[in-house]
Amino acid sequence: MAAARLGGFALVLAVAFAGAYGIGQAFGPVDSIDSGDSPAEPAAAGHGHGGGGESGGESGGHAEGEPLPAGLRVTADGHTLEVVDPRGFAFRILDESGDPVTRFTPNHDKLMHLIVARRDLSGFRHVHPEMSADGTWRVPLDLRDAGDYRMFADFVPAGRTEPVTLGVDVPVPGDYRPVPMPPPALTAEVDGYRVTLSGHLDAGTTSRLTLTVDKGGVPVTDLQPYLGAYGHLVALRQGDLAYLHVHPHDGAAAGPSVTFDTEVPSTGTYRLYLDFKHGDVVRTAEFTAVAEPHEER
Ligand SMILES: [Cu+2]
Repeated sequence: MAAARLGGFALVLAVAFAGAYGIGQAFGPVDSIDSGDSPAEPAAAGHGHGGGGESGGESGGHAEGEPLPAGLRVTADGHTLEVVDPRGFAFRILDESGDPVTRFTPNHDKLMHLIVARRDLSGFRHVHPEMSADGTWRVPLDLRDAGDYRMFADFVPAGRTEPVTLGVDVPVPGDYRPVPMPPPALTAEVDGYRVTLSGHLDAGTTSRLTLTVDKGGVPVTDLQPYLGAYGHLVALRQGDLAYLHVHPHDGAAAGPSVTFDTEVPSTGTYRLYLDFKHGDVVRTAEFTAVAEPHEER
């Protein structure tokens, strides 16, 4: 049953690539995968094969090998994200036996990356929790605005090389005032910095995006490395918050431009979050961008 649903999802993705604006159609199957994951978790059989990651399964639904977008599942690749304390965003990673995982491989200088955004794509945070001996990760996160938040745990299990990203919703109680998604724009302002986006998001293929930072009209040429790179780009898909974490193209300079090779899985609207470090402060510039069918470009 679950395998059939996985195949169905792959089919929907293929349709989306062909140019049907199938974002809404894609959601139903994604939800089905979330609820029907455990009976036929394909990763259980696929572990030994190099951790191909978020593959849509081995049931003939490979859809040209396109992976299932990360972050849509609370259980994937033999791991489960368990919220220990929703008020503190404390969590554990459990293995297939339900035991907490305490051994991880550092990835971009950290053992664990925690990304949090509210379901309306506001309130983005990218932080690095600390693990206690029992495998519980905690980080101070002062989220004052009520709403359902999506939290993503992005990590590399010990003995593997490919990251796993799991996602779960965490409620912050109170009076929820959703923020409309800002319209698409090619510039973003943060703390006196102006970041300009160039390039186009093409669905289902690699898109080269360049982000250029200036301050007071002067190009910034002394960006500081942050977690081993001059910039980190996270993209979340509007509607289901499918997750992409992108790192700069090789040979990146310290500014003013940082180039990313980005592969978004479908057409639709994405919120892009660029973390960059300058003057010893990490800031986030946010953009709304629309991914268009590759065929039409
Ligand atoms: Cu991180």
